[in-house]
Amino acid sequence: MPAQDCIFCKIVAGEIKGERLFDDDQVIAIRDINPQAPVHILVISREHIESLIRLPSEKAPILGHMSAVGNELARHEGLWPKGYRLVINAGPDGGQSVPHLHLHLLGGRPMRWPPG
Ligand code: DGP
Repeated sequence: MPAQDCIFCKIVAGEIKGERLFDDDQVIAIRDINPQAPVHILVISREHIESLIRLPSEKAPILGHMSAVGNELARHEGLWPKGYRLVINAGPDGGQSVPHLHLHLLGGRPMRWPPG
């Protein structure tokens, strides 16, 4: 999908308004439109990278940054010490529906394992 047609690129660019829980030069964070838990936040890369599998190794440090932002938001949302989950869905079987790299922060209820 070209970046100009990408919903997350439009959100990153501010073409679609909404509350930003976090914003820096690499990522933004917003609440998921279809929450799967009492807290469901998306940490979205500013750069349009279609999927985890498309992340070149030289850009892999963004995953550490996304995790750090997820951890900080988890603390801010009061999810620790009960716990939370950070998830990246990749590809159709991975449950990815938006082809733009993003991390899910889920919490506020016990998570099941294995995931569905
Ligand atoms: P995934 O299935 O891993 O690709 O997750 C995509 C998530 O993005 C899904 O949980 C729903 C959410 N989402 C899709 N469109 C929008 C939107 O326009 N705004 C917000 N806040 N979330 C969206």
